[in-house]
Amino acid sequence: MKTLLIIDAQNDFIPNGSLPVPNGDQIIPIINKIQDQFDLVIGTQDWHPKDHISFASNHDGKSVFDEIEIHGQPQTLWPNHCVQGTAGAEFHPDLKTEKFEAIFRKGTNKTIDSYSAFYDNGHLKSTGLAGYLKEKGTTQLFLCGLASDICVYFSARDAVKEGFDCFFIEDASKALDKDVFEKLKKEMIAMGIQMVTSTSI
Ligand code: VGL
Ligand code: ZN
Repeated sequence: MKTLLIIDAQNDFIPNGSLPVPNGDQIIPIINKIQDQFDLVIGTQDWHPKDHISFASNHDGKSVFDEIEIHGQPQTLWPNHCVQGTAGAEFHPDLKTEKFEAIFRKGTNKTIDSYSAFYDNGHLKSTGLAGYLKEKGTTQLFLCGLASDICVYFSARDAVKEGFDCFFIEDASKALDKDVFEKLKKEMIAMGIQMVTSTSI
C-alpha cells in the first residue's frame, strides 16, 4: 500500500516567505501531478506558537541562523516562521489538498523543535504518525516537500526506523542548502532510503 507524505509545503518556505527554500514553489505542480498514484495522501504542517524556542527573536542578543544548545542538543535559530494561524503557516495556495486524509502538525510545543513528522528533535514525544500509517496499511512510504535537507530528511530517517519501505522523491523536494543535501543523500542511501523521481514512481 503506497502512501505519499507531503512535508511542510507551506507559504513561509516558499520564495517570499519568511524562511524561503530556493525554488520551493517549483515542487507544487509536481506534487499535484503525482497524488493520484497513491492510495493515501497525508500532509504535514510546521505549526509553531509565536514564542517558539527555535525563533531567534525569542533569544536576546541572538541572530537568525546562530547555533545554540537547547536541552543538550544543537539548535539553529530561525526567522519567525509557520506561526499557528498565520498566512505563512498555510499550505501553498496552488497545492491540491482534496486528497489529504489527514494533516499532522509538528513543532507545536514551544520548548522543543520538531523537524521530523514522526518525533520532536529530542525523540521524546511521538506525533502518532507512524501508528496512523501502520493502521492504514502503509507499506511503501514516499516522501517529498520542504526542506529536503531538514524536515524531509529527518522524516525519512525516522520512517526507515519505523520499518517503512522508504522512497525520497527528489524532484518533488527542494533543499535550503544543496551542498548539505548532497551529503545527506549519501547517508540516506546507506540507510536504505531509495532516491526516486516523480516520473519513476
Ligand atoms: C523546517 C527549519 C525550521 C522545514 C522547519 O520544514 O524543513 N526547517 N522549521
Ligand atoms: Zn520550524
